[in-house]
Amino acid sequence: MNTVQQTTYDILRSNGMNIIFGNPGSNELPFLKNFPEDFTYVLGLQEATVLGIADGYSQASGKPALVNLHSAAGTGNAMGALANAWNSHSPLIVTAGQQHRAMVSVEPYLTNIDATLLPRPLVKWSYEPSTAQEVPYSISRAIHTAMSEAKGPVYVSIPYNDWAQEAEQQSQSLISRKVTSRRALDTDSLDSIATAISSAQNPVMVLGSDVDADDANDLAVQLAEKLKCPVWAAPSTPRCPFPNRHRSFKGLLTSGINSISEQLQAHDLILVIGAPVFRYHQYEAGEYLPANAKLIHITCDINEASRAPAGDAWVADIKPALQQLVTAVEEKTTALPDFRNSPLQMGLTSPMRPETVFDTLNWAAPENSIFVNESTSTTAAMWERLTFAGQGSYYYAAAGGLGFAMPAGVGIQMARPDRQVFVVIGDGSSNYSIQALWTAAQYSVPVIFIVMKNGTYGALRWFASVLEVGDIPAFDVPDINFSKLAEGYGVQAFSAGTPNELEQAIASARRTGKPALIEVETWGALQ
Ligand code: TPP
Repeated sequence: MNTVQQTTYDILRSNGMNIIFGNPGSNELPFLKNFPEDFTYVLGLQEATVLGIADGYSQASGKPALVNLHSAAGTGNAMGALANAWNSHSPLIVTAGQQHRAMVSVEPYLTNIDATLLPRPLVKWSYEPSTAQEVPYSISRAIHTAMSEAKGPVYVSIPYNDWAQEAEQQSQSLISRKVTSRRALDTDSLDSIATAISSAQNPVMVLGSDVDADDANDLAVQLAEKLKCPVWAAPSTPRCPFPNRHRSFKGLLTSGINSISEQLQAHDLILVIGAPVFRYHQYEAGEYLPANAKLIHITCDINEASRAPAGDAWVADIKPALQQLVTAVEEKTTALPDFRNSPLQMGLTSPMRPETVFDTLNWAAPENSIFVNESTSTTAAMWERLTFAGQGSYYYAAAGGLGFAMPAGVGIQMARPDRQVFVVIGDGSSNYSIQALWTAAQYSVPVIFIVMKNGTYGALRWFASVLEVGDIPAFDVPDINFSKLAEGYGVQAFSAGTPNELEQAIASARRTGKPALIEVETWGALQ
């Protein structure tokens, strides 16, 4: 007879989840006893880092990822990262060890009190099995819940004495269980959307991260080429849904109500696919949509559909819906205009402008590189200057929670050893999950971190001007030596002050095949 622990590992194995991302404590040790040889444990030194690595891995591999945290304190440390995972629809199965069942009600040390409430509202499902025999059922349910659209994190709290118990014989059937959920548009919906598109004079597409997550960027290109229309990336999109050098690509939409309406002013039909309507940031009074514009929203997430302030929404999975639309819409007979804007030419300054750093990086990076962004004030410049070519080329913190990029970069590089990952990160943001450097070094993950050192929280300075709050006492972050921090965690360090030095540093880092951090002093970006 198998134990609860053996059965759970069998379920994980059959779902392709042979990596456990964790930081253990006493409650979690029995789960790790006799750790199976075909599994890998990826240790992160703080739980925000653990969850961020798993998030990057899951997004880049398209697979569910198991996260093992230490009781309430470990879950608490991971909550900021969980906010990002929730917003990027990352299928993370987050588990936390609970105290021994015989003692939970008297609340001993390390009890996870009201465990199921703790991660809410950032999980799709949260559960603590009522018996040990229920553990395999709840892990199986957790995986299938996380992986059904809209995907997202789930949470299971497991008392530590459950693992050695005998599993129920019937629970063995969970190992081969499959749940399939694929939702296309029904015929009436498809007809009415295709008719609205065909009768529009001047449509525009706004695409979001779920296009990339559903492996549908090529279909988005086919649709844009049939409609001969411009394409925007949705405000603050955490993934790139469309090749940003394609002639249809206009850029990254801004994030204020009024500004978005102004940017979309010329259009009578706004087709939003795989994004919320919209992810606003600064409050700007105004109309949600331009006058006389109709909005059609296709999303895999019922919450995104129901909370949108305007337009009509259809809930369907992005890839099948795009496939249907590409087949259903008529091709416009006009030539495809070139909607691209050319970035400004930059003169060489010292320190370098962020724009110059990006131009150099774009030149020095291999063609199919992956960029993870947490250089907050330079996001617009990055979208203008770096090339995001194929599927899965760009990642960003979906909830705006800093501490995403360093660990996510490690997880993404683990999932995609065939592509070079660059984490481009501000000197402020670099401090939120810096322990990810240690995991990169210990597990030989050759990600390259480029720290944009402007000595300040640049994005907050910009926001302070938007909110008209003047100077505040918490803007600057001087005197941090990132090269020494990197070396302290076992990562080779470089610094670069010119395009040539940056190019050399990237080449040297890549030759070693090891992780590297390149510290680059910069000016603020042009706003
Ligand atoms: N804490 C978390 C967890 N997330 C946040 N978004 C913030 C604080 C607020 N915040 C947003 S941008 C920012 C801060 C503190 C500054 C980041 O500065 P830096 O990484 O140096 O990049 P820069 O803006 O200078 O490009």
